[in-house]
Order: sequence, then C-alpha cells, then structure tokens
Amino acid sequence: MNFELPKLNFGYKDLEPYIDEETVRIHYLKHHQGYLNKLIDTIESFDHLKEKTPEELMVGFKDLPEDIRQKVVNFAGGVINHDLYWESLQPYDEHSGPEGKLLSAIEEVYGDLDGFFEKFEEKAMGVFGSGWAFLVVNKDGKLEMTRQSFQNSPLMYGQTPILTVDVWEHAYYLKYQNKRADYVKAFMKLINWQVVEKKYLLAVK
Ligand code: MN3
Repeated sequence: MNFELPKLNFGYKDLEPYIDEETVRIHYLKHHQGYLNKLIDTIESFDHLKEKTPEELMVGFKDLPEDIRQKVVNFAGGVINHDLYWESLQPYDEHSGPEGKLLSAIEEVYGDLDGFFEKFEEKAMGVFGSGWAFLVVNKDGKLEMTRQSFQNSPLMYGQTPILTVDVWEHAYYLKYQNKRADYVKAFMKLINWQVVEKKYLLAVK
C-alpha cells in the first residue's frame, strides 16, 4: 500500500471560482489525509493487508477480518473515492469534453452530453445524506450511474468507477451551503474527460 496521498494535478486555487481554494485545501489535507491515516492505523498489525492496495481491500472486503471490516471499508473507501474525485477534476477548460469511444458510449446510453449531465445531476441530487454519485462500467461493460452512501465503493459490487462527485457536505458547504445542485453543476464544468476516457478504455478492454 502507498502510505502517501497522490499529489493533486492542480493547485489549491485552480478550481476557482467553481470550487474554492479553502474547500480544496481542507478536503484534501484534512478529510482525504484523515481517511488514509485512519486506514494505516486500522491495518497496522495486519501485515497481509498492508501489502494490498486500498482498491484490493475494497474488492475483497468480504475476506477482511470481521472485527475491522467496517472500519477498513470506511477508510479504504474514503481513500479511493477521494483519489478518484481529485483525478476526476481539472481547472476549467471550455474546450474539454468526452471524445472517441467514451463519447460514443455516452451517446448510446444518454443520447448526448446534455442528457448525460442531466442524469448525473439527478443521480448526485438523489444521494440521501453523505455519499457519492459515480459513473461506472458495469459487469456487462456498459456505462451506468450509481450512488453509494458513506464511503462505500462500486468496486464492492463488481463495478469499475471511472468518475465520481463527492456530495458529502464538506465537499461544498463553505461555498454553496445547502445548494448542492449548484455545486454539482459547477463540478461538471471541471471534469477531466481525458482521465475518464483513460479509465473507461481500461475498464472495457
Ligand atoms: Mn469528501
């Protein structure tokens, strides 16, 4: 396992004005780092678990020792969901959009990109309480949107997440307060489509 967080692909300020600097700092340095620290503490005395990646821990969660299983799911899930969240983001670029096979797959399932955005917002708004909306490649190799509560991951259900939006309040409350829809709309302007496409191609290979 890697005991350090992956570096962000942008500076703390670079998502402004859509996601504010203070939120990015606290979210990455406190929340994300906090999950990693707690995961490391939890598996401290389990050498066979330390050899695994957090993704592997989530995929194989049923095999985890029962007394630490829920904690490992919470913390390893917190690590990988945030890893994906940061990877899903880039500074605003008006020319960015899905291309190639990913675009074709989006059009097949959602009609067009606007249809995709509409459904993704709906999915994110439908998360009750703290959780995540994901775009995944499902077991049939098709695009699908799913929701997870807390720090659960689509990896626990045989799906490969390729894009995610964090809708825990800490992800938006400083700037958007209770206006989750405004945050989700802002998030969608910052999607790093190249990363999503790379993950899509790997998942359908
Ligand atoms: Mn978060």
